[in-house]
Amino acid sequence: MVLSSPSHLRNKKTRAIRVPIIDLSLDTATLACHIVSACQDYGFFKLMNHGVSFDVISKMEEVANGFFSKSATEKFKVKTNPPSPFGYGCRNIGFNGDVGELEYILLQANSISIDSEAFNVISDQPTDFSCAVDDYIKSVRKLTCGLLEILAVGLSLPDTNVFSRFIQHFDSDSCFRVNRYPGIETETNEHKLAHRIGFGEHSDPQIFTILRSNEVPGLQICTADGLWIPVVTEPTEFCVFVGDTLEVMTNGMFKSVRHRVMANMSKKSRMSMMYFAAPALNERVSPIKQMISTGNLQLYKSFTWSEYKKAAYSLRLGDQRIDLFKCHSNPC
Ligand code: GA4
Ligand code: GA4
Repeated sequence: MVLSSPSHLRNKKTRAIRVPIIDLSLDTATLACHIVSACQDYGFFKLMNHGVSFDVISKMEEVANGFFSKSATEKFKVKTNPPSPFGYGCRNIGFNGDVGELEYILLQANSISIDSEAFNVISDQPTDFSCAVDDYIKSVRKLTCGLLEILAVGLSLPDTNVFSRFIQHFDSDSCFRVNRYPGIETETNEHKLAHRIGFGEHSDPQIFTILRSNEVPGLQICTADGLWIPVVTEPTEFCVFVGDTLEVMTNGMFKSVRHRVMANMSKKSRMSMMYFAAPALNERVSPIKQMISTGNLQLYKSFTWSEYKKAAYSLRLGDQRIDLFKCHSNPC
């Protein structure tokens, strides 16, 4: 089931400048309604008054800045367990030749072990880095679970944990990533390089992504009619993205949002931190039964998160991975 966007939002001019911004201090019923509409119409919303302490956010930003300011040799010394794709990386996005001018940290973020100790090895303040990551992930995970529970309420699902239980699972395959896009230092950066600063168009494979960035812009989202909208945020706000897995679970009622980053306009570097909320590797994902009816046939096959992830990593960044799991005949 795909509902069209509210008529007052259909006007292209309006949509080009406005994206939904949701105030988490509103009452649950209003919130549930706004979140469902935003997930349906955009697969995306901005979040204010979310309750995550700014100290926790700025401490995370500070330790990440500290890490990125080290020399390349030092940064590449970082070894995480398990290794690749986790740890420190730069330029390459995935394993299939996608390139973007950025550097990143990618960590596992399940509820028992937050794998950031490796970064302490080269930190001046041992344990500073892992404590900051730990505090940040705990807060953002709690927020994510809250949002997913409100979402279940908004969809009138009898089990309000139907989405959040995946994230609460001790073996959840959630991960945490910090991206740093270099600023333009007019003389040193060749023009050729500058236009590649960014992250190419894609949707996130997981359930939900919670992003926070500094004040340097660059993020753009794609609307249902193919319009790219720049997203401007305050450093105190979060951005929330519907991922492919939530699209499947809602049987296509929500669409994962395609987005990209074009961060080639600022002298200052852009730093974004993403928490990707994912199921455990062996968890089975399928459209939830209340979202399937005679008028709404099952659109996606069921799969384990591990199968989906494998498919995601075997393709190029911009490929529509979800198509591999669409039903071509019904019943699925
Ligand atoms: C909530 C925040 C802002 O008031 C708003 C709202 C918008 C609207 O009223 O036009 C939305 C709502 C808000 C989120 C989901 C969609 C869009 C009504 C609605 C059902 C102006 C906004 O940007 O998003
Ligand atoms: C996009 C979202 C996350 O950054 C990420 C990315 C992952 C990676 O960089 O290792 C992927 C990309 C992301 C989607 C398609 C595959 C996997 C690179 C790539 C080509 C960590 C994720 O989970 O999927």
